[in-house]
Amino acid sequence: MKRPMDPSEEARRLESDAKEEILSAKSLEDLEAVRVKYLGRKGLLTGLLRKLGEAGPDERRELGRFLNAAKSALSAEIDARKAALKAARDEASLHEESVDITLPGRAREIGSRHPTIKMMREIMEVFLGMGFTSIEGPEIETEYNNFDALNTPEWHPSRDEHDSFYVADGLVLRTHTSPAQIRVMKSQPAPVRVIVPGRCHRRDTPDASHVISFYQVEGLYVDYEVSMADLKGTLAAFAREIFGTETRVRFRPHFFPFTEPSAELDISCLVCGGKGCRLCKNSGWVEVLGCGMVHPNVFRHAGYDPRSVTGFAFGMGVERLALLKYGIENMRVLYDNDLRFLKQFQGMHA
Ligand code: 2NM
Repeated sequence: MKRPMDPSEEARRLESDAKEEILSAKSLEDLEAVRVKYLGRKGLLTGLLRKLGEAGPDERRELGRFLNAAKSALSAEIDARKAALKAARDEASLHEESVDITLPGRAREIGSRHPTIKMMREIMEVFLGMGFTSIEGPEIETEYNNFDALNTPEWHPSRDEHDSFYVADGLVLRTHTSPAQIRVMKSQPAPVRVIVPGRCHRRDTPDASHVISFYQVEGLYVDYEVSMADLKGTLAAFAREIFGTETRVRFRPHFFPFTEPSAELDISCLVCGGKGCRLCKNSGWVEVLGCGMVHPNVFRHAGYDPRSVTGFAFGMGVERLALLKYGIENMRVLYDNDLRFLKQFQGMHA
């Protein structure tokens, strides 16, 4: 039969195991586990102390002294180890939190206006300088304001579902900003001198010069005896302010349902000066905007008497003008948000 282990030998073994585990504890949590294992209320060393009563009187005194000494020695070692682990942890976190004040600062990037918006503001500034006032209207319009009031016949292709976005019965995403001008005329008597910047939507197939959502600036001038000469002078001055004083202009007859007569304004080609190149398709001229004298039917729909007032109106695509003015070949770059492109406009105009 195996002899029971000598209690003092068991105590020595326990003490040396405990010391070894204390020294190899890698964290405060590990160390606490070791403390509980040996010195806790149900710990191994505590267990031995409890069993002292079973020993004989001589052994009890000797073993008792040993166990108590071991207990305080282990407590001291645990405290020492705890201090060392804490110091190491604090140093690690100090290192993590330290700041290298010799590093260069981070440069803050400054944004800038999008070229489309710059172009729009430039256009607006010219007309504001001439005495026009800027107003806005809703992007969802009644079919009536967008088409009927503008003298657009029932059969006109622009009314087709394949060309316009209908959002509900009788409501359409405006295909031009003209309906806002109908609203102005309905709400106030002549004279009127307004420009309307804003987003418009058409069901085009996107390509280098078409997108389905684009910006327009339109204008309307109504008063007694406004003439075609006023239209030509105003828009020629506009073109020279935007494209330079050397720019030549021409008005070419055109058709719009809402104006009669109607015209398109061309400018001499910015690239070749009129000699003929790829931009102007060898014609020497590039189209800038549409315009005309407001049709009497439009005045009637808007509540104005066409026998007493006359007026001219015009409209232009902002992205189209941006391509022309900034020499951009493809409209896509206005939507790609490539910073290498956008940064070229930093600091240019407002
Ligand atoms: C254009 C061309 C010609 C235009 C007409 C009107 C209104 F409301 F007075 F009838 N606003 N804008 C107009 C005229 C627009 O854009 C190419």
